[in-house]
Amino acid sequence: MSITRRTLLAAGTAALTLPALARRAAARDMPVLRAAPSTAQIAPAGYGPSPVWSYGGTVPGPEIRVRAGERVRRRFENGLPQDSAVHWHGIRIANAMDGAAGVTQDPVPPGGTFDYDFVAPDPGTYWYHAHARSWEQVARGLAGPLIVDDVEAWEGLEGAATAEATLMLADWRLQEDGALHEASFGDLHDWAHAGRLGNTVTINGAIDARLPVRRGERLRLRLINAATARIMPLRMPGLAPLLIALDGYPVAPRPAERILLAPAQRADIVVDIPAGLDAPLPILMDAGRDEWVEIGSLIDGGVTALPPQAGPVRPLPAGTARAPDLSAPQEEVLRMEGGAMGRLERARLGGVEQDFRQLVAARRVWAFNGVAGDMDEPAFRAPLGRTVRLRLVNETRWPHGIHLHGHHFTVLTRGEQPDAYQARRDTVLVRPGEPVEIAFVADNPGRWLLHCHMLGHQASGMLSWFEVT
Ligand SMILES: [Cu+2]
Repeated sequence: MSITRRTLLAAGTAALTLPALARRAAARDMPVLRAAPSTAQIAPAGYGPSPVWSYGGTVPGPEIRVRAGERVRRRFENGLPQDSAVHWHGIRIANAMDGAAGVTQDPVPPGGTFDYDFVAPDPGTYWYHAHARSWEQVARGLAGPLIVDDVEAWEGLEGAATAEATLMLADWRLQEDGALHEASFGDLHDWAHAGRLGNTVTINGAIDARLPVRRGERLRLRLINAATARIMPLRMPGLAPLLIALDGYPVAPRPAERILLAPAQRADIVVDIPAGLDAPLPILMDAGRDEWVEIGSLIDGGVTALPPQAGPVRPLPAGTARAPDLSAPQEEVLRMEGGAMGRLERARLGGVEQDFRQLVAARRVWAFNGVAGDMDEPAFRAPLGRTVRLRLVNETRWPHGIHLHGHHFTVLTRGEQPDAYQARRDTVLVRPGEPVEIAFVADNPGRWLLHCHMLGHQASGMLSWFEVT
């Protein structure tokens, strides 16, 4: 950005210093990310388009792509009828840019703007989504992919993928006319159970998506679960997927016949598309009780012009998050209580103990460590640079996807056994009666949210924060 003499003269006031001018000029150049009501063809052919809320007029929102170490700059414009903010999920971001409305920034009112400008330090598959009334705003469509490329281009390297595609999965609750079922937004019965489960799963906004692939190519698929509540077990029969990353962070390549994605989680897989492709290759999801349904398919898109990659899949370069120092960590516990068939007799809310009837009246049915979503006090504080070892204990009857903002953590144990992957993640699925231990270096200063990513659970008590000082 260069400031010319002409710009200076045009500004016409001595009160404007050069840095201020530079900032204003930079802000004018910011690409816009606008959230507003629009429509999308979600329901099958024969139904009209559904009214949605979207970024940039599309569902999902436009893919934002930078290289690792580069900045993401977007002027968020709020064209919605309610407050909003944009969270950049999984990015180890500067606190002021995290987009947690009411915690790291004021909510952006209707008609307002907020300039997001941050560095994306680690390559990988991330996403962005609304973080105000997210149980409604994400369910209405406010989410999009954020892809951070490796600095060294991976194309053409022996064993690397020769093509890639982003598959953003979403779960919609449609009524018979194809419109979103608005009457059940905020339904406390949903929130006390698994959350707002939909009846229509889409890939990149399309029902029964048909994704052209090229025969003979080694394809990297970036899978993102943008659902507000649905846990998605996935299979791709006819292919032999190799898992190469979870939540953006590399894992040693390993076969993954079944891929489990909790809400907000991502998985990068590599598949070799056969040279002969007689029929579409289905993408299957377990809709519950081992009932596998086809949610989309890979279809013949011709033959790749690139030479086939026959050797072993090349591992991704490691990310830059520091490994936790487990010699003397700060020990913390997050105990989850409540929900349907739970035993939440009382919890703190508004700084005082409340009984179950009072909590229900306040629309709080879950608690972390005996607190039903109060934000006065953090779950814990950690000094900058300290390793925190956090034990996640699920005393409810429901699985929860626990997300920490601003940090990636290592999953150490699951059900008291060493976790098979020891993966770096930002969201971890914690099943009832199966404690999970995670550890991370608290190296990103600020106040960070810690919540369940079943967004109805978050809104009804499963929300807290931690502070890195
Ligand atoms: Cu939950």
